[in-house]
Amino acid sequence: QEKKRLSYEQKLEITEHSFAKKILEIAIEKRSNLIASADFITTQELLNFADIVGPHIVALKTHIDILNDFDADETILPLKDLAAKHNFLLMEDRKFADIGNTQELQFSYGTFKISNWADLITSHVIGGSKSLDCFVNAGIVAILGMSSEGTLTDSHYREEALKIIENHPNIVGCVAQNKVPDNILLFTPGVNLGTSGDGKGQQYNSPEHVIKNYNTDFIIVGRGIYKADDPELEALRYKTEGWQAYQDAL
Ligand code: BMP
Repeated sequence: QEKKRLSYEQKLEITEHSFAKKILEIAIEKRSNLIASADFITTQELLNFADIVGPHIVALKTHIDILNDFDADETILPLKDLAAKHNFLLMEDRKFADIGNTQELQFSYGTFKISNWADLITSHVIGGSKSLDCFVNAGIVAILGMSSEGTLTDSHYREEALKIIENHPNIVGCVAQNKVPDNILLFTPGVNLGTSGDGKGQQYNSPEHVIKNYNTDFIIVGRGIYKADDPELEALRYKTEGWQAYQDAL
C-alpha cells in the first residue's frame, strides 16, 4: 500500500517552528490550504481583496515592492488589521538572494521594513545556509524549485538546496514543484484551474494535481483568483478543491 501523506494535525506535532505551527493551526481551523497571491499595484485593490478573500485563506502572499502607492501607515497598518480580523498570515514574497549582511539590511530597513510586519518571507538559498541566519522573528519559506519554464532549479540544485533547507532552524518550508520530506511544509505556486500557462513562462497545474502528486501542503493562487469576476467565489472554489484533494490523499 502506498504511504499516505501526514495530516495537518500530525505535522503540527512534529514541527518546531512557531510560524509553521501557526499556519497549520489556521489550516485546521479554517479547513483551508489556500494562500492567495495578491499581486496588485495599488493599496486600495490590495486591501479590498484581503478583506474579501481573508476568511477563506491561511495566508496572503504579497509582492509589496510592486505597489505604486506604498505607505507604511496607509498600507501596512490596515493590512495587519485585516490579517488579525480574518486570521491569516502575511507572507512577503521577497525572494532574497544575497549575502547575509545585505539580506539583513533588506529585511529590516528601506521603504518596506519587511521584518516589522511579515510573518513569512520567501528566500532563495543560493547564498548558503549562513546567509539565512538574519531572518529572525519570521518563518522562511525557501525556494527549492520554481514553477517557470526553463528554471535553473534542476535536480542537482534542489538536492543541494534541500540539505540547507532541512538543517536551518529559521526555515518552515519551501516552494517547490515536487515532494519534499514530511518535516518541511510544501508551498506550491503555479496553480490555476482555467489555464496551463500565461505565455510568459509560468506553468500551471490544478490544486488536485499538486496536492496528490507532490503532497503540497499549501497551494498558492494568484491570477486564478484575483483576476476572476467574483474573487470571493473563486477563492471558495480553490479552497474547496484544495481541501477535498487533501482529504482524499489522507
Ligand atoms: P499566478 O498564480 O498569478 O501565476 O501567481 C503566482 C505567484 O506565485 C506570483 O506572485 C509569483 O511571483 C509566485 N511564484 C511563482 O509563480 N512560481 C514560483 O516558483 C515561485 C513564486 O513565488
